Amino acid sequence: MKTKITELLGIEYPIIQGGMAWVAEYHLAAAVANAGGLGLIGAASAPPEVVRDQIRKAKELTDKPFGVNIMLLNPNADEVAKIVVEEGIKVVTTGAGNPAKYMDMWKAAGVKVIPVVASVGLAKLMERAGADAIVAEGMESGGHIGSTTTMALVPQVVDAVSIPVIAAGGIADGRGIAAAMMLGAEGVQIGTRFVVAKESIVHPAYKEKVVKAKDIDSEVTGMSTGHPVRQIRNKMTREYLKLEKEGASFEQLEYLTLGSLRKAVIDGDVVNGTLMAGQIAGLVKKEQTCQEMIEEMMGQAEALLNR
Ligand code: TUI
Repeated sequence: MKTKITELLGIEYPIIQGGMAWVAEYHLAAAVANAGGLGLIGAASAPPEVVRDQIRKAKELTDKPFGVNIMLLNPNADEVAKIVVEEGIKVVTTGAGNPAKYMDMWKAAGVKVIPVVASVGLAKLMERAGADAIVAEGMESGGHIGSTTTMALVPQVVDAVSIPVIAAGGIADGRGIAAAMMLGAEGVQIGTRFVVAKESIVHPAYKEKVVKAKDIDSEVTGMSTGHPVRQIRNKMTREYLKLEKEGASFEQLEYLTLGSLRKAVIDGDVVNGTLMAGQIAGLVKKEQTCQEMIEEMMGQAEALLNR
């Protein structure tokens, strides 16, 4: 399937993998790249030299293009922004903030910049700042979210900018991809389904929680701190929401979640860990290779779009 996004990025299918903290490491990024999508290494809060190492390891596993997602709340974001240039990365996506201050450096190095946004306002700002495309991410997504749904956000962003738009949030099969295209998107970003990919290093207990999740099993914590995060309900979310209701301080809440994503992804602690996943987890039923997932989704999408 050729779209403005496959052309821009030199990939076979208009699917980009979410830059998920801890989850999007080099095995997953390389597997998605090898399957014809855009794989991403999620720099998240990793130390800069770990990100460099991840990039080098991904290069050993694939000759296809892959990118790096930079989480802008990371205090090391400045350093990571430079490392992607030094390592010759050609695509960067960003999350949880405004990447304008890195734009000149990235554009000068020929990096394609694709900010992830949750609002029309930031999408317009990013286009003016020189972004090559935009990911419009709805509140169905896992992780840090805005407040507008994908269905409402995508067409409004499409109308507001001239650069290609990639839809994200609530997409995990060919129906979602076809629907996103109907809203005017030129591609999709998929996170939750790739959490359970065979090549994903996520602990089997976390994968099982995603596979078993139903439509109503996610919860949004952190509304009171200004950093809402969607994750699967467990003891951690119950405690967090109780504390929030009682008016707990930012520090108390931060303390509760310190290292909690690592606990879930690496240790498989599904009780106290943060199980980030989108509302579409209810649709994700089995572990497959990235190639199986991508071929299945594209087959479904093409059949729907051509009928
Ligand atoms: O960034 C994401 N998803 C994420 S980041 C992340 S790590 C994290 N963990 C706990 C708390 C906070 C972050 C886990 N998942 N998606 C892209 C995204 N960006 N969603 C929403 C936004 C966003 C929100 C506000 C972008 C910009 C913004 O404000 C713009 C500004 O000017 O600061």
